[in-house]
Amino acid sequence: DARTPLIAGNWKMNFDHLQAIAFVQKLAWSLRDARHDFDDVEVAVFPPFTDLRSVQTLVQADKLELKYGGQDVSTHVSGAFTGEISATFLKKLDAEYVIVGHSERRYRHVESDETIAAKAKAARDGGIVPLICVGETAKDLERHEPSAVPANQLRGALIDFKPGDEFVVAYEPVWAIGAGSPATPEQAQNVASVLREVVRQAVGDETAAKTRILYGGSVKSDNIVGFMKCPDVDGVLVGGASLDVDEFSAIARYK
Ligand code: G2H
Repeated sequence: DARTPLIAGNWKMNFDHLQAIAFVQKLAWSLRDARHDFDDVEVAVFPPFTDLRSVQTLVQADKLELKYGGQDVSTHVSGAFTGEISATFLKKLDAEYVIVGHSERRYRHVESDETIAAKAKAARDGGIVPLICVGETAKDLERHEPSAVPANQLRGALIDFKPGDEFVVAYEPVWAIGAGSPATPEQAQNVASVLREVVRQAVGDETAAKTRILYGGSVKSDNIVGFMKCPDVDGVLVGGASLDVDEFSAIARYK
């Protein structure tokens, strides 16, 4: 399998920069003690913007193999866009990834598929790998097949992408987010396989075979193994459980 599993922790709006340093230090110790092989299972955290400089400093100083990224990105490079952060700024902080289209931004901040496509493109153009989130709500499920809405969202997000572009997809059923009740591995696999087909149509076979598709929504150390056994699930995006060092470390060491 050419796809290195990715364990991603989405902190959402938790941890200031001092808490971020303490957390990353403890996580690094925990994974070091366990002799974690980061080439075998990649681990990334997604702190708030205000923490990223501190995380970068710590990662550089201690030569950590931990990756990190932003939780959102502007569609613009620079200019009069109050409150926005560009991919260029994230790149300067050595961020590897950026989350785009998280359901909390789609629904609470009313981001459209067009906006999300522009953000994914801005990330790619700035040298940051976009982690594109898609997923259906409980209401969507009353009217559509489980994969219909996420597949549409992904098609929209990949409109400017071409063969060879690197991006990660996260399938996060909105009904499973922060709910304590995840999708079953079978549900995750069914949608992930449809999403891989969407990727194939957008960027071709070769890129689709390399593209990682994550599952997200109430992932914990006691349910991750089931998801990682799915042939089209290449990692997880973890919210709540990524805020506990021991728990997140255990998720990363699922093997
Ligand atoms: C989905 C997920 C992380 P949680 O939002 O992106 O959160 O693991 O808390 O369901």
